[in-house]
Order: sequence, then structure tokens, then C-alpha cells
Amino acid sequence: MKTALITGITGQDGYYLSRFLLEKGYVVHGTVRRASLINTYRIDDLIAKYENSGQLILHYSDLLDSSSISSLIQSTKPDEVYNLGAQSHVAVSFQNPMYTTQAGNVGTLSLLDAIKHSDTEIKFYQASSSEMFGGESQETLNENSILDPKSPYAASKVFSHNLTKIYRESYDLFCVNGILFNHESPHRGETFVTRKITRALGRISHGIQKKLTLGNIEAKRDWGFAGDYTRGMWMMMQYEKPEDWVLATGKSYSVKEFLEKAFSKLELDYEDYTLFSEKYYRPLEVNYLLGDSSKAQNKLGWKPEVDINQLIDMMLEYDINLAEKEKVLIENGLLRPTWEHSE
Ligand code: NAP
Ligand code: G4F
Repeated sequence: MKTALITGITGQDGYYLSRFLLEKGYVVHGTVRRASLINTYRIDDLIAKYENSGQLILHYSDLLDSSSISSLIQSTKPDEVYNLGAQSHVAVSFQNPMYTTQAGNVGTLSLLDAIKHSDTEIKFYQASSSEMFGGESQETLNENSILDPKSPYAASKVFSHNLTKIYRESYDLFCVNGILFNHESPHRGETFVTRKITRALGRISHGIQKKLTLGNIEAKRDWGFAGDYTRGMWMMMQYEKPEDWVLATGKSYSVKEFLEKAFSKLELDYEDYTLFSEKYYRPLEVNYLLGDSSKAQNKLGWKPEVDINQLIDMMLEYDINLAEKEKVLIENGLLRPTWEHSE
């Protein structure tokens, strides 16, 4: 039975990856940040199913706390480490550049160094990002494309990406970079644009939200499904040697096209519901992202199973059900609708 350590297990990818590994029989250790409110809601079902048997073990930790990171590597003795933890919101990284950079990089360095000093057989996955490419031209991006980061978040991802390569080449460690294009799901954070749209649409359909406020809807992204991408992470770790891999669908749509598609599924016109605010524009934008995952498709046998229409259907179904429950709570005075003003 293999053991995995996942930083950022409470995030979207942490949920899909840990579910996948637990179903494969792995023992999964995950790091959780202490917060004043309980922040494990995405993995609560997994905790209920796997914690008592000892197959899922959670540890309080923070990527900035190097001592806790290195003691976790020593105490959990993982076969595979997946470094998913990050302040992952690009717009927020302009407001909190120092924290984004430190959390993104101190943790990677602590993990890699702890592996180097404790057990060089441990495999390491780094959550690299298509944001590193910068998206200035309309080219299709692969593992050899030039990195041209456009935010503190992306700059920090470039640092960790390079560090992962340096440890691989210097110390012969099994370290891989997964360069993942945008991937979404019903468990996507609610301030990322796709979920912001489906969450609003769910509430609009139940009459508990009137308008949705967005920023630049001309930007294009290559959007896939998180469950497909976390499966790909695991496949990279099973490959015969450590390399860098792009995961993408090979199709790019603008935020406006996503909006149109989502609203038209409920026979609504997004223009009747959408407002725009400077607040959601970024100091520097990544205009165009389109990925070429042929290396992963040919060498790993990975391919995305969910297309954009299925993804929107999945997210909408979830968010319409969620809004139905919220409506009942509002009607009973148990919930106050504050989302019109949220990010
Ligand atoms: P997410 O939902 O924002 O989850 C991020 C996770 O990191 C959460 O568990 C969060 O904990 C944790 N975290 C944040 N700061 C931390 C710190 N200082 N110490 C320890 N943990 C910390 O992100 P995601 O979508 O699952 O993405 C997973 C990883 O892939 C991230 O590194 C992201 O940058 C990268 N990535 C994502 C995409 C994408 O499209 N989703 C594409 C490329 C790369 P809390 O729950 O306590 O906040
Ligand atoms: O959904 P987003 O915030 O995702 P973004 O910036 O592409 O970053 C995500 O994908 C990266 C992979 O490429 C990850 F590395 C990163 O961690 C994260 O998961 O924004 C997508 C686009 C942007 O162009 C943004 O300007 O949507 C545009 N947008 C327009 N209005 C908005 C909004 N984005 C957000 N979050 N909120 C808006 O109201």
C-alpha cells in the first residue's frame, strides 16, 4: 500500500486527488491550515469515510512553516508528495504579493530539501500553471514554450517550477512539474470566474440573486475538468522517469463564450444580468491560453474526458441545487444573501 502526502488537500484539486488516491488504496496524509472557521468542507465526506480506518490522516501545517513541512516528510514517510498548496487566486496575488510569493516558494523549497535530506526515493509533484506562459500571443503552448509571467502568482509559480527542475537535475530526484491549464468543477473556489458565473446563475434561477458583476470577459482560457487533471497528476508520478507535462483540452473559449453558454442553458441572456466593474480587472491580464497536451496524451495515455458543455452542465446542476437549499434557508430567516457584494 502506497502513502501520499498532499499539501492543500482542502482545495479543489486536493479533494479530487485525495478521493482518487483513497479509492486506489493509498494512505493519504493531508495538510490543513488552522483557521478560525472549519475549512475542510470539500473533504468532509472523505473524512467521514476514511478517517476512522486510518487511511486518511490530516495534519495542521502551513507551507510557510518549514519545520512542520520537514517533520511531516520524516514522520509520514510518503512514497509520493503532491504540492498543491498555494494562494492560487491571480487577482489576489497583486494585492498580497509577498504572501503569495512566500507561500508559493518557501513550501516548495522546504519540501524538496526535506526529501533530499531524508529519502531520495520520494517522488515529488509540483503544481505548475499555464499562467507562467503569460498568454500574450495566440500560440498553442507546450512544455517547451517560453515562460513570461504576468502576475506575482505566476512569477512565484515560475520560481517553484525552476526549483523543481533544479532538484531533479542536481540530485537525481523524481520531481515532476504538472503545467496545468485552468480546470474547474463544482468544487472550484467561488471567486474564480467559472464558478462565480455558475453560482450566480444557480441563484438567479431561484430568484435569490439579480445581477452578476464581472471584469474582463474577452480573456480566453483552456478550461478542463479538475477530476481529469488530478488523474493526470497521478499518471505523471507513475511514469518511468520524472519530466514536465502539460495538461490541457486543446480548446480555448473567452469568458464571454462561457457566460453565453451557461446562461443559454437556462434560456437566459447573460446581457440582461451582467454588470461590469473595474474592481475585477487586473493590473496586467493574461489574454489568451491554449494548451497542447499531446506529450501527456502520447506518453502517459492521458486524455480529458469532460468537454466544456459537460463541465458547465455539471457545475450548473450542482449550483442550482445549492441555491435551492439557500432559498429555503433565506425564507426561514437562517441565511442573509450577501453575495451581490462578494468577489
Ligand atoms: P485552491 O482550491 O485555491 O486550493 C489551494 C489549497 O492550498 C487550499 O487547500 C489552501 O488551504 C491551501 N493553501 C493556501 N495557502 C497555504 C499555505 N500557506 N500553506 C498550506 N496550504 C495553503 O487551488 P486548486 O484549484 O485546488 O489548485 C491546486 C494547485 O494547483 C494550486 O497550487 C494552484 O496554484 C495550482 N493550479 C491550479 C489550476 C486550476 O485551474 N485550478 C491550474 C494550474 C495550477 P485553505 O483551504 O485553507 O485555503
Ligand atoms: O477564473 P480566474 O480567476 O482564473 P485565472 O486567473 O485564469 O487563474 C486560474 O487558472 C490558472 C491556470 O491558468 C491557475 F494557475 C490559477 O491558480 C487559477 O486557478 O480568471 C479567468 C479569467 C481572467 O482573465 C480574469 O480577468 O476571467 C477573467 N475575469 C473576468 N471577470 C474574472 C472576472 N476573473 C475572476 N476571478 N472574477 C471576475 O469577476
